[in-house]
Amino acid sequence: MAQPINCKAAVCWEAGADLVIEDIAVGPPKAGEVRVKVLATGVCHTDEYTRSGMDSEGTFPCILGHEGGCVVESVGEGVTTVAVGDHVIPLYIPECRECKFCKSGKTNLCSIIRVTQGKGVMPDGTSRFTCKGQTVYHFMGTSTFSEYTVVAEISIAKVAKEAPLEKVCLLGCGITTGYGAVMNTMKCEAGCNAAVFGLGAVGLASIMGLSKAGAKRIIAVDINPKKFELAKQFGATECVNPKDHDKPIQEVLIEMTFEDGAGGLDYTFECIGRPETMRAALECCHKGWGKSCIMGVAGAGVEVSTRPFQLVTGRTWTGSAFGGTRGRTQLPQMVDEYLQGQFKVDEFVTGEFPLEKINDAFHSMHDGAIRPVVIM
Ligand code: NAD
Ligand code: AHE
Ligand code: ZN
Repeated sequence: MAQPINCKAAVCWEAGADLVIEDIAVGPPKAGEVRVKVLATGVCHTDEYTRSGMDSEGTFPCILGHEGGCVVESVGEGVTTVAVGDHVIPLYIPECRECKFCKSGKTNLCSIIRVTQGKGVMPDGTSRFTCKGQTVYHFMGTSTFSEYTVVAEISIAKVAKEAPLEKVCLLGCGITTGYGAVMNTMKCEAGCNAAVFGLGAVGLASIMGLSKAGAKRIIAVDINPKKFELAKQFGATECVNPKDHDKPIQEVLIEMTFEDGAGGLDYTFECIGRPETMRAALECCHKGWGKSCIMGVAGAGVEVSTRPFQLVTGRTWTGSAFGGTRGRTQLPQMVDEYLQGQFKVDEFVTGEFPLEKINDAFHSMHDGAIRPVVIM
């Protein structure tokens, strides 16, 4: 019978506060749950978004983190799909294969545990974390900023043991989101023209996907020109800084793509999380068929708008979570493809930090780092 484990974790005690390294207790996995040792975890802009207090679902105190590279330490009753010692990546979007969403075949948004996950607790309504006698909440069903964490069995992708966990942890969110949005959500075809707004991990992964899909033009948009060199290495054919132009960026992009009497992109990807860039990404789509995909996460209360005419005239606004990826089915394949050299992962890592320096990892993101990885 598994016992609680005492270990270190980075606890966010309240919205806006720096993380504090604490001694915590991690309870044993209950039925249908798995306890994992976290060896490495990426830091995503969404962790910063929730830490900062912009997430309406933020529940404190909590343990953030959702890009983990882990090894199974123990399993709860009834767990059959993973075993002690397996290498795994926790999934913030599970794949139960039984709920209405999974069975539809139309979406990756398995919703069977979404309500409890959003409240920071396990599916039975309780937390496995305690610190100084207090309950500490889970985050996104993953909480990888801890040496040990507990996740639902349906929220685990088992991956090849040959894969370096300090690299493939990034497939737990950023890379898979951008790449998957191109491949699964938008299904971009060879020869298309596309624009990517925001050149963090999500935007660069979109560019990587577009390049692999055979896009003819990939226009990278960012207000930080230091991102442009990397964007070109990932496959961007042109880079644009909205600050270099007097007119709205959507007009600039339409002019850049003017051909046969009309301009506009076949596909655009918003990887920032701001309503004005979401609007621009829609409005620079080609009349009649252009499609825009929102991936950026906006703060509580933020709304998007455009003239309905933009939609009446055939542009489509959509979005993508985790790149439309069914984690248990597709992530193991992605890890294998990475091992075969089919796409970049190592190139996204912009620094490694020990757990004690996790706040420096957050600060590095403000300075434009793509993905800091915390080695536990
Ligand atoms: P990031 O902060 O590393 O990258 C954002 C980029 O946008 C930066 O390069 C920044 O310079 C640029 N930017 C900021 N304001 C801009 C503007 N006005 N115009 C042009 N460029 C601008 O973030 P990330 O980790 O790549 O994540 C991107 C967004 O996607 C975040 O909102 C994150 O929360 C969200 N996200 C969503 C999913 C999903 O499943 N939908 C998954 C991961 C991340
Ligand atoms: N809690 C926020 C929503 C945040 C959000 O949209 N999260 C994305 C993943 S971001 C990963 O870095 C997502 O998967 N959304 C689908 C879902 O079910 O949460 C809010 O606005 O309340
Ligand atoms: Zn993320």
